[in-house]
Amino acid sequence: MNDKNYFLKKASENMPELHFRKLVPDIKSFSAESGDSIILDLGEHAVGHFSFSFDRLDEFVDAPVRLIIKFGEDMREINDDFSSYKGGLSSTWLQEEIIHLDFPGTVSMPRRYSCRYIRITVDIARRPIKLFDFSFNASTSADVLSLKKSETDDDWLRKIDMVSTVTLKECMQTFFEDGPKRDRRLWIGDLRLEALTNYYTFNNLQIVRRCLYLFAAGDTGSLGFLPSFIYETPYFFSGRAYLADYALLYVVSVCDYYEHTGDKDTVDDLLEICKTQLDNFEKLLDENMIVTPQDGWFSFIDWCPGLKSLTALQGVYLYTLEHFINLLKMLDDSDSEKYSGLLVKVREASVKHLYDEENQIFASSLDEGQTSVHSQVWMILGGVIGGEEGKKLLLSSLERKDAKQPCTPYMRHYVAEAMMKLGMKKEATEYLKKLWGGMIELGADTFWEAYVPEDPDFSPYDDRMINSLCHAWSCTPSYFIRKYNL
Ligand code: RAM
Repeated sequence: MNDKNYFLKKASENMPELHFRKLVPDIKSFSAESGDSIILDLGEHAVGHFSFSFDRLDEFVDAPVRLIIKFGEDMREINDDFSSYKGGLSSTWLQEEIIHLDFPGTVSMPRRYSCRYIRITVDIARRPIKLFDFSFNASTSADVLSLKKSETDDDWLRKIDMVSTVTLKECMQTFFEDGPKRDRRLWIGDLRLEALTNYYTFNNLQIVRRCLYLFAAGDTGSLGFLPSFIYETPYFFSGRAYLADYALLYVVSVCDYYEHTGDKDTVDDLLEICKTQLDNFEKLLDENMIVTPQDGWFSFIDWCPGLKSLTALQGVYLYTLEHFINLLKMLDDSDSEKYSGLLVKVREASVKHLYDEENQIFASSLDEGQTSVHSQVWMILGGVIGGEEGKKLLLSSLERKDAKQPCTPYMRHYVAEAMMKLGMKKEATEYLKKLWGGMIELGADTFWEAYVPEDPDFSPYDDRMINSLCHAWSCTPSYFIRKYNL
């Protein structure tokens, strides 16, 4: 069996079981004529299938009835006019159907939706009709009964923890999805954060193994990096993007997995791939040991418009090396020395070539002189700077008007992680309350893909309507709250 088939076999052996739950909305039945509409509220965010029954109210139904059924993750989405959508991603992600019903009976809608609210508009009905027996069959592979309550005594953190665990639960299906409404694929950056939070909440190890093996089965790109995303449905397929930071974070995900489980068999299967990711990255360093720019979409880091991300990427490399060396040491693998030597050299090179002594900040020609929170955070996480100096650097970059600021909870996770690394528990707690709590104040039942407090319409795709409002990479407050006993 070749590696790809072996990895796919392991992935299918680790298929998690889905748990189903029937949700019944607040409204039980609805009598309507053309033009009438109702909004059903499931009372919570859910991912699954919707069904209902339909009958005549008085006379025979003598012509098909046309309904428009819209699913919204929040009320804003329900009230959006999808016909005005102008974003870059396909509008077919917007959850709205026009359906024709020929005869009375039960209608089970075949597609899966991600929503809390459902608006049904009776577009055309020649005679009054009745809709009833609304039901939503919700699925997740998270075992909610196994979830322990967080021990925090802070009400606000308790609420944030609850919304985080719901976000994660909704993204846990037969693999970790990045968003159950839009994308429904798995990206490495999301996998890393979902898996991390999962260890402290549902602790479903099968799903983590499945995802690690699925990526291992992927086709590598021209630089030898793993695909940044994969699909599992309707069959396994490798995504055609090869982001260097995501390839590195795959390695970190394997390290996290071992640290949490001690499962040597799985890690043995994946170890060569991890080494290859790091070795391929090393080939991209110049004679000064600094990463060189590459063509195409090469480094992600965040959705911040105009971000120059190579310094941050260099930090991700160092962060990965450090995690990987720890793993190799635990495994008694002699390659740990080779990578340790590299770590020291690349750290030194990063101070020398990327730090602006005069202004005491990481801003260099590598990123065309741009200042960003991202560069500072990843240099801290990469161990290039720390202590009081690191704290000062981080806090001042978060305040600086001319510095690029994070736009996603994904990048903010790493801001909070940097704070924890620097021993800034209090600041990290305030940061979680402000940046994730801010979404709750705006009515979030689950955490969003992108959130910029000063710009509620921010979208990486030029239209807020397509943003995912339940997004995997946003679930990590539970990790912080539970791991650090906040
Ligand atoms: C988007 C999604 C996903 C992320 C990638 C880079 O498509 O938000 O979660 O990992 O971007």
